[in-house]
Amino acid sequence: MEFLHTYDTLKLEFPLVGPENAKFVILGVPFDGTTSYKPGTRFGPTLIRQATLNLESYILDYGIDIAELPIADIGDIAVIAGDAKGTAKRVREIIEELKRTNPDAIPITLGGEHSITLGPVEALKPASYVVFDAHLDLRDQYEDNLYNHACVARRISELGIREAIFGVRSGTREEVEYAEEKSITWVHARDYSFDAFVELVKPLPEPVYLSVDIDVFDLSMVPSTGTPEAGGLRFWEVIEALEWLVENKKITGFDITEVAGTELGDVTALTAAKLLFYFIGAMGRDI
Ligand SMILES: [Mn+2]
Repeated sequence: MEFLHTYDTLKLEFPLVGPENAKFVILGVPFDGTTSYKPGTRFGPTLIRQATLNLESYILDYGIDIAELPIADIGDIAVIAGDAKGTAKRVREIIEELKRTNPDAIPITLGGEHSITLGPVEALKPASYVVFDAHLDLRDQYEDNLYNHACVARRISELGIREAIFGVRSGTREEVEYAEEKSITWVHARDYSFDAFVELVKPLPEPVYLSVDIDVFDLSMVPSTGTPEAGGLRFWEVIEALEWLVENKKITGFDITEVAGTELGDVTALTAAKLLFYFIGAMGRDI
């Protein structure tokens, strides 16, 4: 199966299957067109794949080897430099094509800045959007661009999709007011707990799309990210929430965005790679 606008890259090292036979389909979106502080998200997909080479595919606490699961890696999307809207459209078209051929596939999108999440969300049309992010991303526009990374949750809410945002410690008064007006629930990083997560996510309609902006984690774990913020979540807090979601809700797609490293061994990419393996492992327990 060939996709328009994709090209080969370094792939995950374990045995892969074609996208038509896969449960999990990885695609990279190396886009950093609207990054406002620290550039480098264009290297995110490659750095995350490189970081996976350091990890055992056996997930110790699950007793499951993800290398035995049907995983495809369709490479990276040829992004349109500086065009977040156009790039998200390409992502959407590729995921739509994938779902036509393999309706059971779970797309896993590796960013790239957070603006690219609009692509898989438009393709998959989830009922709810659950996101871990240091930022609300509810701005109407940023730097005159409706498709800036700081606006992605706003664009998604405009599609009529329910939202819950966790680990937040940055936003504007306007964003808070918009969230209030649209009943978008969010939990500040200081107030985050597993119980708070379950309480807000439990009533959300299915299927759910899960997005992790890597900047949700404590800064020490993710120093290379587009808009770093001190005071984030611990690794296992996010994994426990992810496990609850996998066990209790139908998940239609997943992404990891805003990894902005520049060299092999990047700490942020290592955090993202471990998160990727846990997502696949947690989902794989059901297969
Ligand atoms: Mn963010």
